Amino acid sequence: MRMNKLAQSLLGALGLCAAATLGFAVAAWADSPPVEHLKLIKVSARRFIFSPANITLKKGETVDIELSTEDVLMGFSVPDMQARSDIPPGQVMHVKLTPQKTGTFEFLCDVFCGSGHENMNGTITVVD
Ligand SMILES: [Cu+2]
Repeated sequence: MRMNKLAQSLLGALGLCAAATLGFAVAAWADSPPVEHLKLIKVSARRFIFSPANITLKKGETVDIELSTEDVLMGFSVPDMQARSDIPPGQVMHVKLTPQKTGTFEFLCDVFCGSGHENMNGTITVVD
């Protein structure tokens, strides 16, 4: 378990380094408590909807996206922010986002979950 945590931390740090060069700071982790000082945004997935489907974030403000699924294995992916996580049933997952650019960015399910999966998406609007 100890090594597992260490490996997760290292992977997270690598992810942060890679993301920093792309203008976004991103990390994903699983089965850990929310980071208390971060704004928590709960996103629930079910075939074939994310709720909420529209999220507004502030540029430069780090948030903790808490992910869960009501039915089958889902994915949460924000390609423009180099962020993604699986969402296994019965688990709560977390993705940390610090958007560095204003605009509207798509998020989507990237784990095939049935007919309708192709339209399972939402938007993140980043404002100043
Ligand atoms: Cu899907």
